[in-house]
Amino acid sequence: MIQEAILSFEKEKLAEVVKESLEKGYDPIEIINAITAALGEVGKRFEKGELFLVHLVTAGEAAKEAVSKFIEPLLKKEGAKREVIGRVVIGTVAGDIHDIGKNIVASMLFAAGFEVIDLGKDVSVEEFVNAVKKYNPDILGLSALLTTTLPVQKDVIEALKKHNLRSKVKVIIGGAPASAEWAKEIGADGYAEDATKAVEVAKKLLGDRN
Ligand code: B1M
Repeated sequence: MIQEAILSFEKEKLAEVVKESLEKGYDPIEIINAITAALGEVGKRFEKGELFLVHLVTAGEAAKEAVSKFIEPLLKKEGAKREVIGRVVIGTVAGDIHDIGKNIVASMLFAAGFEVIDLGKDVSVEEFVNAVKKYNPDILGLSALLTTTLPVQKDVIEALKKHNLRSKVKVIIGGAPASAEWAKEIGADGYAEDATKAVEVAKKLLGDRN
């Protein structure tokens, strides 16, 4: 149903299906996973030349709207009941405007009890460094969706070292082209393939700090 709605490229259709699925009692995480898989399919067809940029834009907008309108408020409500367990600064790295996944990760971390400072998308290395100085977070989250912006995750870690901040914060990386191997190579503390895992990794790293 969700895949069909996304591949119809009609924004309202996805919103309707998401709303209905929630009313029927589907788990928001399952819905997020279905949206992610459907967007993956759009991406694959775009890569093969079967779909065009307009499709990528429409599908992205539909997903962003449905998630921010129906899913994120649920996660925020969950988070409101919480005791704050730690602070996270998160953003999508410079040159990259993909923020649907990062927003989901931020909302899930919030729901899990973290205070979340979201720097948004296309965030420069300097902005990340300044935010670590300003907010003194337990965890810094770096999202990248393009192979061309993946190296910026490394640049941020190098800049943290340069400013003597590396030991003060744990760094988690994520995004489709990232991997555990890449995390190890650039000296990140953790890698998460999805938002559920990001919460798990963040909690573990928090434990390591305390
Ligand atoms: Co773009 N795009 N896009 N795009 N786009 C991809 C990423 C691509 C794989 C599609 C493809 O060709 N198959 C491809 C990248 C290829 C590559 O680098 N190898 C691509 C391209 C090429 C581009 C443009 C260059 C296209 C162009 O202009 N010619 C352009 C670049 C713009 C830029 O950033 N400078 C572009 C633009 C766009 C839109 C703006 C149209 C739109 C984004 C809208 C938005 O985000 N507001 C868009 C979309 C929608 C996609 C796809 C189809 C879907 C991305 C998405 O939202 N997925 C994508 C294909 C794909 O991903 N397979 C594609 C759903 C989301 C929930 O998943 O973001 O992976 P994801 O997040 C997951 C995990 O990765 C993880 O948890 C999330 C939730 O489970 N995660 C983290 C993410 N961040 C994390 C951080 C963490 C931990 C986990 O810790 C901090």
